[in-house]
Amino acid sequence: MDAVRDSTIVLLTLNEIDGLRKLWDRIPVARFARTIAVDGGSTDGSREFLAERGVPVLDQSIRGRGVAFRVAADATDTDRLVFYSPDGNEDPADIERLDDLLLGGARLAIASRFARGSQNEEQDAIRARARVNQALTWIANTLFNEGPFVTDTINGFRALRRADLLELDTSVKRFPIEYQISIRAMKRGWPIAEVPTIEDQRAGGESKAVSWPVGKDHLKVLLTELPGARLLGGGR
Ligand SMILES: Nc1nc2c(ncn2[C@@H]2O[C@H](COP(=O)(O)OP(=O)(O)OP(=O)(O)O)[C@@H](O)[C@H]2O)c(=O)[nH]1
Ligand SMILES: [Mg+2]
Repeated sequence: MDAVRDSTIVLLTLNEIDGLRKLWDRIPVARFARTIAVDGGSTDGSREFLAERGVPVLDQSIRGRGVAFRVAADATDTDRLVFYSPDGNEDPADIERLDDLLLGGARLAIASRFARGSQNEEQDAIRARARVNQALTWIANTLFNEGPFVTDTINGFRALRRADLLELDTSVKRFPIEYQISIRAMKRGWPIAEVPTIEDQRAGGESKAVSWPVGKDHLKVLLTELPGARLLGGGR
């Protein structure tokens, strides 16, 4: 067997018991130095499910995925972090692929729902959310990216070095944490790599991403990150 990776799988949970039950056996915990969960206040048995399997469950003082990312960075000690949300959307087979991209030199690795060979959950539905995602991605690339086009700047399924996450000094509390990380990595000219991913349906439970407030929060991130945009004469 390969050496255990100097990397932590960070599970992000807020009432995801259905997904945990469905996916647990496919999460490659034995291959990673650690697996932890940051929990936003689950009351559906997610915390107990994880604790029974020896996974430390960390609390956050206030809700939000952005807060959870920082709790994870502060609490871990491995070189790398792979963020995995066990709600059914993300294919656990990509966890190691993301870590491999970091080992190959990337400083941000993203599971892309829009790269060639990938599949977005909304492939056959109205696709409105996918279009908004792609528009936000296009704007980020246009304003901030001097490297190869990044096809999914928003997906939460991603990996980076712990020290790099701390260096990015993120501030977003809720969903657009990923957008802020992508933009800040672009501004620094960090190599960003993607793996095409197949996004599945939610396993159960409820979505926490209400479209309009989340969309609005992404626009706020764009505005706060504008200083330094290459189109405005900024950049490296
Ligand atoms: N730790 C933590 N996790 C959260 C918080 N909010 C959401 N999550 C988790 O983040 C993941 C993504 O949230 P979702 O509600 O599925 O968001 P989404 O994937 O954009 O929306 P869907 O397509 O409806 O699944 C899930 O695993 C949630 O449980 C939070 O405040 N803290
Ligand atoms: Mg989801």
